[in-house]
Amino acid sequence: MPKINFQTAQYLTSAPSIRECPEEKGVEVAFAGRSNAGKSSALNRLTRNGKLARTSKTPGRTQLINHFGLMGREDIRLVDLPGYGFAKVPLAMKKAWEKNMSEYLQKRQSLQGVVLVMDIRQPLKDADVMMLNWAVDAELPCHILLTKCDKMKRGAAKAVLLQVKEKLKEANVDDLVSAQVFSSLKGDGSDVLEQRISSWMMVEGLFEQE
Ligand SMILES: Nc1nc2c(ncn2[C@@H]2O[C@H](COP(=O)(O)OP(=O)(O)O)[C@@H](O)[C@H]2O)c(=O)[nH]1
Ligand SMILES: [Mg+2]
Repeated sequence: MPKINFQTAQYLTSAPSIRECPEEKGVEVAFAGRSNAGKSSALNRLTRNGKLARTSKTPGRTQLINHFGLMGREDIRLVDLPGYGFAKVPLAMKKAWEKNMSEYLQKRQSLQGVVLVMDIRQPLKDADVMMLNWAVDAELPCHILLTKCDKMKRGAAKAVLLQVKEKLKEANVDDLVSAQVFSSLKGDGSDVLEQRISSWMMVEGLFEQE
């Protein structure tokens, strides 16, 4: 079976809602996370493309679902979901986000798994847990990236990872949800992330037409 080459990521389209997303053909893996958690940086690290997803110091307000094709194909996709967790967002917008995300996670046929990006200094905030619950309800595998681990000592980062894993075990979701330490800045954990996403994308028949 061919390997997924993440460096081939190319922008496809931005959808304001799931109805405007590309056809539900093939496979996709979505990246989710609170604004400023480090989602864009993680996508850029994974694809070795510093300009793929925009990174910023000030949280953006875009609520678009961005799609990227891999290996010149439109049916193998990485998806950048809108960031969440703003304190000042109007309630109506929060509700709209909840509806959009829960629908996307529960109904999107091509979705194989979700990478949930969290700042290792602030893991498992309420909205993260909400995302996790939707994914688990849909029996969708999740991988938690505890990113910016370069901001902590190695031992402290390991301790956070163990705490998160313990919580997953307590909640009885450790069969579906995994976690790792990551740094977009230094590259720690890139191999593990690549392997996890690749294993989700390697569905039967995907490479047989060629
Ligand atoms: N030190 C460090 N900073 C990071 C890392 N990942 C992201 N950042 C910084 O955190 C801020 C938010 O990152 P961004 O990727 O735009 O977050 P997003 O809003 O989740 O897409 C930016 O200033 C990034 O440079 C990391 O692994 N290490
Ligand atoms: Mg971003």
